[in-house]
Amino acid sequence: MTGFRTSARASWLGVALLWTVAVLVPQTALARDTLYLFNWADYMDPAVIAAFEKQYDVDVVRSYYNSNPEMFAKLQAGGDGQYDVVFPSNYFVPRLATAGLIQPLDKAAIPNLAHLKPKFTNPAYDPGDKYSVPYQWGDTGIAYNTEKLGDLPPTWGILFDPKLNPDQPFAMRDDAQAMLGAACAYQGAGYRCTGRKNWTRAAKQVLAAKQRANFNGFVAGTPVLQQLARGNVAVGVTWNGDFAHYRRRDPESFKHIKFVVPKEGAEIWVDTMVIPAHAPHPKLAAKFINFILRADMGARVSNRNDYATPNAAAQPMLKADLATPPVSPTKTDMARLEYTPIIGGDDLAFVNQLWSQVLSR
Ligand code: N2P
Repeated sequence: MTGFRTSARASWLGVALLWTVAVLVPQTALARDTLYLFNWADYMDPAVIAAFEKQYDVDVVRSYYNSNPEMFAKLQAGGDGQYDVVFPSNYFVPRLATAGLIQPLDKAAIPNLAHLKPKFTNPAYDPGDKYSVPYQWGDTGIAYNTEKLGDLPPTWGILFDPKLNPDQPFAMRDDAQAMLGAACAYQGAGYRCTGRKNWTRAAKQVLAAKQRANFNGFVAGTPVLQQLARGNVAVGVTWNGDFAHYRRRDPESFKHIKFVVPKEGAEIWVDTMVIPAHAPHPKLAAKFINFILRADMGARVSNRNDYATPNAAAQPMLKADLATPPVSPTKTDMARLEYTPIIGGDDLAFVNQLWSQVLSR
């Protein structure tokens, strides 16, 4: 009798427990956690994502952008509550912080920060490494078709001088400050030019180029490489690592495409990892950032992307060609490279205003 009662009670308990689990515990608590990444197109090794999913028993969902302004607009339009990790370039980190779109990092949760090369820590764009962790670094130059244009000197004139390119379709970059910087450099004021006079003069240069019959649009550095490969454009502004990557994957289409760092001065950049202000999973985001900073994962990312790494621990595992140009710039090119200046407030509003005028004319 006692036995029957005990087992009857046990089975009632079991039913009650099942009911509790099914009804009271919300569905989401049973589902696997999901990390939402918002990254540049073509900028991650899928094997790294798979390894993270396996190690933390989570899913990773990825969305993509092609330029900093596009990423910023998405975060401003509610993306700061949708994504867990985003990859802005150096000069966009203070813009995101000022706009309240990113949150300070919990550094105790990211011990692998110790793997970074000292020269990539405490940068001017993020004093005290408050918001961002460096991911990859590279430079911006011009890729052009030597079969269609001949061998040209490394100058922004490939874009701006109609004598160097009278009739071949060309594209400019879709980033206001970076493109004005290029025009400023061409005009002799350097890539790091600031000030309304310089910017206004630069905007006129970009506008004059835009109004040429062979201008083919403002296109970001990754998609423009596809256009170059297909022959839709003969000139575009792009990034050293993406160029190396596309050429490695399709040497035939890139046989006559050359990448140059303009002699008048060009951009060096650091892309970073940040956590949006209202990220759904900030703790998992910190785990992800820490995972990317592992020596082996850092090396995998660079070996797949064909970009240099800020991660000192990853260095010994890098493939050899990352140490050669264009991924590691020559000394001459390095001396030409400068970071995009940090601007905000009225200056930033002025640049954006100039840019919309260029776009609308
Ligand atoms: C991604 C390249 C991003 C580099 N394919 C631009 N900072």
